[in-house]
Amino acid sequence: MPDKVPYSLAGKRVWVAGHRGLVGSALVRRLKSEDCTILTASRQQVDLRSAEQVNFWMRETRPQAVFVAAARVGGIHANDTRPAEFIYDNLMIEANVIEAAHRYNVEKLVFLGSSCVYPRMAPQPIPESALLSGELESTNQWYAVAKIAGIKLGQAYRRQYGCDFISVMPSNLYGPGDNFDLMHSHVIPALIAKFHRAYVQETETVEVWGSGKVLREFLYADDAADGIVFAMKNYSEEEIINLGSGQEVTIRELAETIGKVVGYRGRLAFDTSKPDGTPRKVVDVSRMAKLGWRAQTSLEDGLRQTYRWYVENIAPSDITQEGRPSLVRA
Ligand code: GFB
Repeated sequence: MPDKVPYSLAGKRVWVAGHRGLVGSALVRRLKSEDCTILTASRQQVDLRSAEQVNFWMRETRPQAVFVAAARVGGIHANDTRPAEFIYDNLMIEANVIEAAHRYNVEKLVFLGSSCVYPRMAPQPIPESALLSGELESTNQWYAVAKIAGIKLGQAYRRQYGCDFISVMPSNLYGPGDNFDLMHSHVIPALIAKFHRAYVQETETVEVWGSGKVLREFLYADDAADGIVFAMKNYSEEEIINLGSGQEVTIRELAETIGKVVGYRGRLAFDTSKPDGTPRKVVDVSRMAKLGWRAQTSLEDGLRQTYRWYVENIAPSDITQEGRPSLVRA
């Protein structure tokens, strides 16, 4: 394969599939500083689970670069209780978009996986070579298997057709535009919503799922978008590449930091009937570092930005701020 990096986005038509999601919306923000035309399709325009609709969209719009940020996503409970949606929707989305990208000669495609594609007991920090070296974490195995299939699709199209398709594995993401549903979201938006409610209603405890002892690495969505654009421009290999912040905390530490950001002074109540999931999940980011990229946003700063966005956009009006000091601190 000829040398394909650096790949320039200048003057290109760039499709962000999944532009309303956490990473997709951050990608749109990031791409505004590139000299490219951003293409987006609403769910009403194109159901990505339909090959016919995806092919029609590709034929009409002819993107030259594609970010596959569309996915069925959710936290530990959603993954564990909606296995069919997590495996089927993700398999269909990635198969349709990758096949159409090949068919309509897309020059470059970045597929987004997740750190949960790695085995539950992978060495830490997790190197890319740990893929398929052991058993998956059971709570998110359906999502992980679908994402592994997406990685393999990209690799197969690269091998057989010479397509410049790459796959990036981000660690747990959070930021503005996330899903703040209490049952189905990831830990950060769920805890922000719970702490906010507890702060405003002055309740004594906040419920935190699991033991609080497991470790997670968190990457701010705008850092993730910057890293993904960087990878599109500078990386062109069959092997997957990790994207992380290196900022690892226990769930207890995370909850305490969110409490501080929100200004809540009550206690944490751990609900150990809820699953902990994988014990530790921090990715080895040395390959991205060698290429010259690293994350910029500290966890506390990222949490402050996310909380500000939540208060300004989501916080339900039935939870009033009356009588409480300003909720969003600088
Ligand atoms: O973010 P999360 O749902 O997903 O949970 P995973 C991380 C940890 O936070 C788990 C704990 O140990 C949860 O038990 N936790 C504490 C909570 N309180 C809460 C809460 O109120 N809500 C939630 N959701 N968690 C996901 C996968 O695993 O990782 C996805 O399920 C995806 O497929 C994502 O890959 C990156 O980190 O356990």
